[in-house]
Amino acid sequence: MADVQAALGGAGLRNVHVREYVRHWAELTGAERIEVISASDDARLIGEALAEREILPAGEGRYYSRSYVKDTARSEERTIVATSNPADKGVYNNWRPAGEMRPLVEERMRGASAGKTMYVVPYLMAPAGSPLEQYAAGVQLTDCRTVALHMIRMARVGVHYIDNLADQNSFVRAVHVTGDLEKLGQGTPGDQRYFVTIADERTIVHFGSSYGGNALLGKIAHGLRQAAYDGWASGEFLAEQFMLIGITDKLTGKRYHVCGGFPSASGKTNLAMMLPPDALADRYRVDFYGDDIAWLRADPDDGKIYAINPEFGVFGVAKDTSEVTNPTALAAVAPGTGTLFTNVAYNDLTHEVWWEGRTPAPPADLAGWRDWTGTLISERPAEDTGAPWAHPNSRFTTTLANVPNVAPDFDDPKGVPIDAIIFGGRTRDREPLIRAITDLAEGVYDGLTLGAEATFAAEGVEGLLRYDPMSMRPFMAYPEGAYAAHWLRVIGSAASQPIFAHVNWFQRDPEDGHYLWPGYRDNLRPLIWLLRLKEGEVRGRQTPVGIIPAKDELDLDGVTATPEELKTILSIDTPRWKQEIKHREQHLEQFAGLPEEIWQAHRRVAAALHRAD
Ligand code: OXD
Ligand code: MN
Repeated sequence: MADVQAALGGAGLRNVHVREYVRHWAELTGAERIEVISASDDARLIGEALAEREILPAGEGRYYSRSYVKDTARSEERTIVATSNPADKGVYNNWRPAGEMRPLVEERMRGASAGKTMYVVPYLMAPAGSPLEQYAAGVQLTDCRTVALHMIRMARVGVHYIDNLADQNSFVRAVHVTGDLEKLGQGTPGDQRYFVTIADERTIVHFGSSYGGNALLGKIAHGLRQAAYDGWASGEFLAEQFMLIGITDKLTGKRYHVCGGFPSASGKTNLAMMLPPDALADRYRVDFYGDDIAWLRADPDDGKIYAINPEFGVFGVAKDTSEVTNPTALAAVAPGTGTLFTNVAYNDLTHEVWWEGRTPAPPADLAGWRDWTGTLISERPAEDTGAPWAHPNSRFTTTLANVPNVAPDFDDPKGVPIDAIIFGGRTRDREPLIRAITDLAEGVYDGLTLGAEATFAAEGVEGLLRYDPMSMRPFMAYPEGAYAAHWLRVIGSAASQPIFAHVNWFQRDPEDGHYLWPGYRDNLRPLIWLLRLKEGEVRGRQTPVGIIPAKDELDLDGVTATPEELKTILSIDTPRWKQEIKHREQHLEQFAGLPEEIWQAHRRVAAALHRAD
């Protein structure tokens, strides 16, 4: 049995609540050793992990690991929000009683770290000194060294973050036990994994994975689920799966900040790391703050909404990241950045990494290349020759400071004032390039009806989206009706409110399927239009579903789209919208206690579409 007191005392960790917490879980999991980790331990841990071949060198100051083949993604079915109050059950939060879940998870964790080291990772999900700091502190326990290395990149990690807490007991307890991955029946009826956030006890217990999305508990479990619950329970803030950027007009010197939610595979990281198109680069600068999570609060002093990115790094999808789609990300994972790659293809001889989309074709010389499962490409069976080299969900993990256009004030504890909140899915028709919404309830309504195309089309249900409210469907912590009310309250309490907008970079030509808008860097253009609309510099054209750019209001210098393409993406397809509005009604009807303001917004939009005949 590990000597808990000696390990914590040796690390200078004095917080008695942390000591008690570590003692409890060390005993339950049977860990053999305890080690307290700070960011300054990174080089030593990297050396140890290399020596044990848990990670492999991937060029100067970069590393590579493979996860178990059946442990490569977040599991939504096995993820649960538990509390003691049945009224916390929502449509998406997979609610279960805390009293039922805790013993189930404890049973699986009991003795499961025998012979292993339990790393104690004290962390902060906020810049130090943030007004939301009391919700940001946590201590992750993990029996996986690679997870500890990821945490150092993704969160601010150090003993001082929890030893100096005003309320010494106000840290999130985040326990991660890997389990015997080969015996967990992933995806079968006997699946042993449990990823549980006991939200009203501020305790996270994840068993049965060492893949980042399930095992980096500061990020999704704390930064989204727990924080969303805390933000609601305290009434103080919103925690959302949002990117956050700054846009500076170099001519006027004005700085703007935009945040927003996009369902998976809708280009959020590329947007967050975007550079201006060449034609606009003299005039505008885009700063990166975060690609995945934002916490939003109203500041009582100046009446504005402020946002922080609680994370310290980027856990980005590698697939399709290239010089064209995201040159900034490539620079952020360049040699010397300390980047950890997971489940991409790896070359034993040269230590290079590669993923689909990195270059138009895979490396021609196959010598030394292995796919993400570890199989030599040259020896893959004939039936696997077309299979991807990298897992589609392969990742890079790098710190924010490595992103070349990271905002100079990304670490400012106050956060940045928000001018606009945007939502965007991947929608092949109907959704124009951008439509602005100036009414708060209509903006929240738009977020609640956000969706991306799913496989429904195959079932012949024309136009039906997989709704993903505010892009929070997998991370929802409490009931959706209360969630909408909390949004109205937090943003409504600000004297100076952000403008909302819905964006869509993905409209396609119905005949040949090509994209009508070039996307990527050019996505800055509609955002600039939105900020100018807010400033009263352009007026746009009112439609039943919002304000869209009038002809000539978008700066299109250097854009290759044809006039016909532009016409399509800057107009409203009323018959298609009328279909959509019926689906929305069914979607919203699921949510008990949805505020009347949201229903009124829905009826207003429906009536305006009706009048548009
Ligand atoms: C996610 C992620 O799963 O950000 O959404 O990793
Ligand atoms: Mn995400």
